[in-house]
Amino acid sequence: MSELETQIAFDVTTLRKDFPILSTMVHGKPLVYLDNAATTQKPNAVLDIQNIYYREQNANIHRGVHHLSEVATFEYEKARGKVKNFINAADNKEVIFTKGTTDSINLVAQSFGKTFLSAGDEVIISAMEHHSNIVPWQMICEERNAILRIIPMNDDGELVIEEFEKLLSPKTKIVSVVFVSNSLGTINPVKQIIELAHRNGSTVLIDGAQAVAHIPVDVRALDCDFFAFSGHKIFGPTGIGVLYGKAALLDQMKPYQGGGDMIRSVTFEKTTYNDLPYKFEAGTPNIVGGIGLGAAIDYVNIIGLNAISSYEHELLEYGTEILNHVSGLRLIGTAKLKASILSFVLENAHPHDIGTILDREGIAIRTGHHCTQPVMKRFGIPATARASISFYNTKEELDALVRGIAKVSEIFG
Ligand code: C6P
Repeated sequence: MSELETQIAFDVTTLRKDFPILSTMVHGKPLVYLDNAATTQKPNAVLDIQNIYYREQNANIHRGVHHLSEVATFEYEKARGKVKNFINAADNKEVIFTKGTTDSINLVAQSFGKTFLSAGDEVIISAMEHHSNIVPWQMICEERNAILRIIPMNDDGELVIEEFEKLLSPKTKIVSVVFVSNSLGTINPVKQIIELAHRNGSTVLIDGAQAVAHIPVDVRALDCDFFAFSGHKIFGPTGIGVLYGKAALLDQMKPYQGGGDMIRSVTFEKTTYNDLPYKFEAGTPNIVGGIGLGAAIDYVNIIGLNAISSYEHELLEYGTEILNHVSGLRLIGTAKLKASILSFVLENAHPHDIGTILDREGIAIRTGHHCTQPVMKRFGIPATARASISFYNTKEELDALVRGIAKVSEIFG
């Protein structure tokens, strides 16, 4: 899409009106929300559908013969279909609703791990994983006496693919890597990683938490075996997420949580499990969350991820340019392929001080290790300040960020 087409397709002023929170004030200043990697704001379409659900449709699902239960079940399953189409899964049964990315990865680590991992087997992750894609693997590796291997990265925050190739061996059972790094913004070559892993006979999970709201995702074109993401990072509610998995693999895996809805029959002697996807959805699910996520996906589809991606790229380039002109500022994460993240450190000021001073200006960013402590260690820093962009941000907001940073520099010298 050309820049002109982006401008025509993208009327940010109008789109911002869909998000009531964006016109609020913080400390007497208009809110500048640049913490979209932590969570995104919610459009009216998502807010309204949840209200309608609780006012007019609320019931438990898959259980009742009464009208409301049928309506709620229909709406929840309709949302599953929207997710299926959104990521181009082959079937609704390949879409498991979870609490979020963390929950999805834990599900795979436990269920895949207990089914397929044996002593001496290896799991490969990368040096830029979120803790949610490290700790679940450490836990299952410890339990199964398996070994965790790490793909290194270079000084720009790009994975070293030649080193990944060297790590692959007949022992590699699963490779679990992040699509877009939450602390560096790097877009990883996941298609290439999946191809290499498959050639080696290994299964692949992609952590798509920071990808789904910025890049069109087609799980069948990628050919990943698992794909995890969170509803709240794509303008949906918190407490809902998705695990996509190929049916042939999910069918072989043991469920890791037991309870209601995941069973076919229970006796005290033996339980048999329900079909996919319910086998992995124990207990009453987050019904309103699923419906809200469906509305968020509808909303994103109306704007279009290609238009979102080009507009955000323009903002990213603009933000990179103006931040690079700030004296004493160093960007952390300078990969050639990046999405929506501007992580930086500033001479003489701790990121927490930057965050606090910016907050007084109404500017919300995240500071700290961003749940990626190994990334901070790799760059020899305790923390970064991170501005993360969404399609409802503007160049004026990035200018406000730079003015805020100038105030920090004035105070800390
Ligand atoms: N990153 C951030 O500020 P949950 O918490 O389950 O919705 O998502 C976990 C997660 C997994 N992988 C990646 C790449 C992520 O970025 C996140 C969440 C937030 O960067 C909160 S720590």
